[in-house]
Amino acid sequence: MKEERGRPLRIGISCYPSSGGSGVVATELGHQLAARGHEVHFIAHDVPFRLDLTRRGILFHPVEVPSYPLFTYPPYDLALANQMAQVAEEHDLDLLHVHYAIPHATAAFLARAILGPRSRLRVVTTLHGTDITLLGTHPSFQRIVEFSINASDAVTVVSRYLGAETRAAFRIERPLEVIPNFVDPAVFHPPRPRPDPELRRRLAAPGEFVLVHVSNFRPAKNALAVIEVFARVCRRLPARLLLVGHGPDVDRCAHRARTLGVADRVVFLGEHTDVGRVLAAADLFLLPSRNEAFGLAALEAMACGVPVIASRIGGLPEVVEDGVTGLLFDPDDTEAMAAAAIGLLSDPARHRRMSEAAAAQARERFDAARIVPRYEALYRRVLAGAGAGSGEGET
Ligand code: GMT
Repeated sequence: MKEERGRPLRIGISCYPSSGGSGVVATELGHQLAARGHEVHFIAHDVPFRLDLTRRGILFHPVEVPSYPLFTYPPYDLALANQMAQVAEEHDLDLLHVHYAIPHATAAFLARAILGPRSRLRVVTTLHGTDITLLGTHPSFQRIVEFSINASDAVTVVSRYLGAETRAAFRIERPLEVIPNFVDPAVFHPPRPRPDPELRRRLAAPGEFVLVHVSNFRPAKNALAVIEVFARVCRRLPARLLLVGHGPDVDRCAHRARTLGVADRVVFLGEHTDVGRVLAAADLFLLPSRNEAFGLAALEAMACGVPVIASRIGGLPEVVEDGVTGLLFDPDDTEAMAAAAIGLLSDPARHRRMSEAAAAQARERFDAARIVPRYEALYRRVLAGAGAGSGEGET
């Protein structure tokens, strides 16, 4: 891919700083942009989950919301817009790249309005999924989300699926450029040997296969199906399940594991910044989501050489190639997912082929070195007065 290098840019990034995929993508993008010589200013209520503030070119500006007895709902969105305008002015930002439409795209619009018509600040919005598929279409948000998308200078979506969903849900007046999520191969790569024997000794008993699921355990992740698939696998093979992340369904998963008699083989690891370490010990990754615009967790598993058993929904088929880098099923078909897991774990040659294909595709299609220049090219087009759409993959 031809590299477009120009003057270093000053970029503001706003995202949810929690462990969700949109915040992780925004954070990794900031790391990559800083490594490529840009100055990156994160503006959020907390330091994003994986953000490394010791890196050159990364700065953080907290958003503080004062409490006041009159505020039943503290107005974070206003404090964010205020801070965006402040940081943009003080650091002469070229653009704000906001991740997740609500409230970030709206706050960026307000920040630009505060700075006035002479400001050359540009706004790029990246839609991640639930901002469209879940929240965006709620009657309380529909019009402001539509407005904020149309008011951005450029809009990207993480999959073709999300582009189509956005167009179906709103009257979109601008191109939506598909820029898929990416992985840093320095962080997510297959261990040598794979799986890492030392980690494996620590995390599982000798002879056990290791299955992993990573999510925020919201109902959309269908984590109970993970437990059900795992229980079926355990009837045929010695296995252990490592669960990474935290969220509303964790207790129900623990309960289901007890009911199905596999609680002693299910390990809850909680939230982890170093998911790659856990994946280094894995044989299979399970992601039976009911709703997934991309499935960053599946991509991180693939990059570590872990085949993925997932649902054939949303953007997942754009990430996991069915039969090549993983296997896709109906999210309710735990029987078929379990049979596929047992089949794959019992066939080392096929497992190795799939593991190698997963790592190769992650490298070839989703390497940060391939994807990040697409954001840079978009920034430069936007700063030159053009928007999304003259690049690749417009929807
Ligand atoms: O999946 C979640 O609940 C978190 C959510 C988020 O916005 O943080 O993830 C969305 O963005 C990720 C990064 O682009 C995608 O990999 C996820 O597929 C997407 N989640 C959904 O669409 C449900």
